Amino acid sequence: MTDVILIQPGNIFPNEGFEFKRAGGLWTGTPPLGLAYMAAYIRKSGHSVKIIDLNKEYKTVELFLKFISIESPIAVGITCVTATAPYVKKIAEILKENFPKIKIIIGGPHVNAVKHNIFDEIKDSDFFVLGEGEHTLNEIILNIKNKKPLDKIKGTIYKKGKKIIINELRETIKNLDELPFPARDLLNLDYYINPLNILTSRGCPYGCIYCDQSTFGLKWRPRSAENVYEEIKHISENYTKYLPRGIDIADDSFNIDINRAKKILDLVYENNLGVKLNFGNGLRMNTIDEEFLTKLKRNGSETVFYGIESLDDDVLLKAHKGQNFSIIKRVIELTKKSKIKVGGFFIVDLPGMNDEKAKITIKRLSGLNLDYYGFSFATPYPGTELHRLINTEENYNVLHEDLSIDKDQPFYESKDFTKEEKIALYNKMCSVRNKLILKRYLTPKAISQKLVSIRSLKDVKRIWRHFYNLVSNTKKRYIN
Ligand code: B12
Ligand code: SF4
Repeated sequence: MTDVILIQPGNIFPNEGFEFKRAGGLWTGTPPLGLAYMAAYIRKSGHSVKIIDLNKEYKTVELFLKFISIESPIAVGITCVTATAPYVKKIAEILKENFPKIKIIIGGPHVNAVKHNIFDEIKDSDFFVLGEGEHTLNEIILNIKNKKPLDKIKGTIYKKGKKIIINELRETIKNLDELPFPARDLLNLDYYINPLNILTSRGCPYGCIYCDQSTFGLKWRPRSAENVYEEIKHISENYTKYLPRGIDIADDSFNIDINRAKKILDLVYENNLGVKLNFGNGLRMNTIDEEFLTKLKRNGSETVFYGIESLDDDVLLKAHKGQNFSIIKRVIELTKKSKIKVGGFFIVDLPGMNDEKAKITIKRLSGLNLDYYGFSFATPYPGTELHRLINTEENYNVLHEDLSIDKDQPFYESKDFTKEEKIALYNKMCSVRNKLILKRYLTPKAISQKLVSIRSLKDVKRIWRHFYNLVSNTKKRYIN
């Protein structure tokens, strides 16, 4: 028997028709840190706990129910983002129907985004937890075990019979150094493409209009560099097998305090941990300097990704991004100078965009020459200013509302920037990217490298196919 089972939802029960509908599936290549944090905390308090990932295991209802029946927990906790909400609803329904006595507890960004309206969406849950889960989950389990009242626990929305009780919020955790490190030993790290990830801070003060900050809030709470170093050291000693891929930083904003960021890199270097840190996101461009990038390179980082979002200063200002085109250009140049590859994420259609700005965007994009590009349409997640804006201001027209499906289509349009104009810009940006990549392949150095690598007719065919694809991609229409 296990006291608590924590669940990562996702591609649940594909045979029963609940396969995630998103193009390319749901990307779940990193371990669920939130669940691992809570597991470590409640385990330290004496409760037994297991974590399961329904993307990877118990993929039929029968197997899942058998597992729950064997473990016979007093509570099941499920984590929920907006994209997984329909699947969380299904898991909760199945659990309630088969095990009415097990308490169901749901938390995560989606709960924080929709708050007490969540019961309209997911009915079969006993508790919804707002904010950080460590202390709240622990108190719920303690109270269940000790038969204490369940209706006044801070940070919860509780269903007692037909009554819904919205309790006071719990204060955020002031000193994150006091938390035990995430319980990686309860995860099967073999499941993940990037098995190691770490969170060195919570919250972000920028409040970009498209970003949901309702879980951790607008106050940036860093862990000390020493505490982060201790966790990296612990990982390097206990998870050696996975180290070659490096450790992914899962922070919203790792470098709000650039000196703390440099200190972490120094501690890793000076103590010869030989661990590389990967930044798939989480680096603010406005605080980056050459010294930081030099330290990053010295520690083995090969590529960093920045949230560039837009190349227009008015649009960036309207999005509260806290960066402008000149910062973007400077940081890309500095990163390249430090011999680190640069990827950039762009949101094609933030408020303020129009056809005129689209032309400027294309011109500027052509001059950046990044190594990797990611383009997407702005997604109006509940809890964001963007969501409020497009649902209340007359200028906007909502095109589709199902946020669980990534249709690769704009979610809204305005008179200034119509659906067709947005799609045209998206396609044009892809085409610029492909031309830039092609140009890179056509330098004398790149051509001679390719020629030298030819060993057989198969190699010639492979290179020709690659080249042909690159050329045809420059003309391709990506979205219709
Ligand atoms: C790293 C990351 C990813 C990674 C890995 C996700 C993963 N599997 O863990 C990747 C790149 C795969 C990813 C993908 C996506 N992500 Co993402 N991601 C993040 C990021 C930056 C960190 C996640 C993390 O590890 N947090 C640290 C842990 C400790 O926090 P936590 O999980 O929220 O858990 C705490 C509380 O929420 C609460 N809690 C959580 N679950 C539960 C459950 C119970 C029972 C209880 C009691 C409490 C509780 O307690 C935890 C501990 O305090 C967050 C932003 C952020 N700061 O959290 C965005 C974030 C979660 N992602 C977001 C989005 C939109 C997505 C995508 C939909 C993007 C897309 N269009 O594809 C997908 C969804 C995929 C998925 N299945 O999750 C949004 C979610 C917004 C929303 N309302 O849903 C966030 C909040 C970013 C933002 N600010 O807008 N993401
Ligand atoms: S800086 Fe990044 S994490 Fe912070 S609010 Fe903006 S998008 Fe979100």
